[in-house]
Amino acid sequence: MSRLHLAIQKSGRLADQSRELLKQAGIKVQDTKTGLTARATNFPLDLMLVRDDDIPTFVGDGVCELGIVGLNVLEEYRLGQDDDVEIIARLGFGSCKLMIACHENEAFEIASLEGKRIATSYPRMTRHFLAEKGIDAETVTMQGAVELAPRLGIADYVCDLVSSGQTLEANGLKPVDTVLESESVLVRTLKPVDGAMAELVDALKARTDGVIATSESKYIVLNAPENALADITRILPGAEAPTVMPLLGRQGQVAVQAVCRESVFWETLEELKVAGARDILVMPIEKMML
Ligand code: PRT
Ligand code: ZN
Repeated sequence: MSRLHLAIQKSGRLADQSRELLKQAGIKVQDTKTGLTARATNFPLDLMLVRDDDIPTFVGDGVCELGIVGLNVLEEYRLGQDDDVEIIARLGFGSCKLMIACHENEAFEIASLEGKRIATSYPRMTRHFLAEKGIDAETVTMQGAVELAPRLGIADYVCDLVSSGQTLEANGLKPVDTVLESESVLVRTLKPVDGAMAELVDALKARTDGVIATSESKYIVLNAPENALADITRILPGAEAPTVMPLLGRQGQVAVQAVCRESVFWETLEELKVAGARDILVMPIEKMML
């Protein structure tokens, strides 16, 4: 029987959440002794535990049908060659931005980059960004500690990943322009796979889609006057067609139930109350099959 191969980061920022996604999808994983692979015990799936930089190559070559990788790593890979990997889901974790940064006191404008040196671990994306802006500048490729480059005199600017911004700040730098907004993505190979394998890919994707939808969704129940329904459905975040039922013995009052596909904040509840809603319940959803 066919088994799917999924490449995930062995250790690092995406490793735990990649495994958590599988766990949420009901897939139990057992590590092997080598530490290079792991095996699902209740789904036909083998994991390849690798460095994140190698994941696009594994998937592109078809060694793994699927992979979980940062969009930043994927896009850098894709700029170097023909399309052989396709994004099939955005996973919402590992968010960060690839940004140009300059000295904290500089009055930066994009033309400042002209003729300068930019240190980065993402030379293809940086050059692509510069070309789109019509800037002629040089990239200096570094594998790590990019933020030290200006201080060491290796480069004038950096193009690096930023999440909280603390690393840049600690090095006297500030982010000034965004090259890419990144998050982790589920990718599949564009190499042909047989029918049984294609079905497994679809089955795993359906489960991960369910996990993502569930984590973003809430089930809302409330009571309201019937004439407030238009306002209430407008306020409910990402709810398509709420269920509306009459309330026994309460003329003109209805119960509304809806799946909200976006975050439900306290502000939303306050707005609902102003619109006439009462007895508002917000409940987590455990599983969802779309
Ligand atoms: O060993 P392996 O090659 O697999 O791992 P790695 O060391 O190359 O990558 P890792 O584990 O550090 O990151 C994996 C992925 O996490 C990246 O490719 C991104 O998609 C994502 N990610 C999210 C980040 C960050 N946030 C992040 N902040 N990757 C790196 N950083 C670094 C950044 O390079 C900078 O040095 O964190 C520093 C900045 O953080 P702040 O919070 O100070 O701005
Ligand atoms: Zn890496």
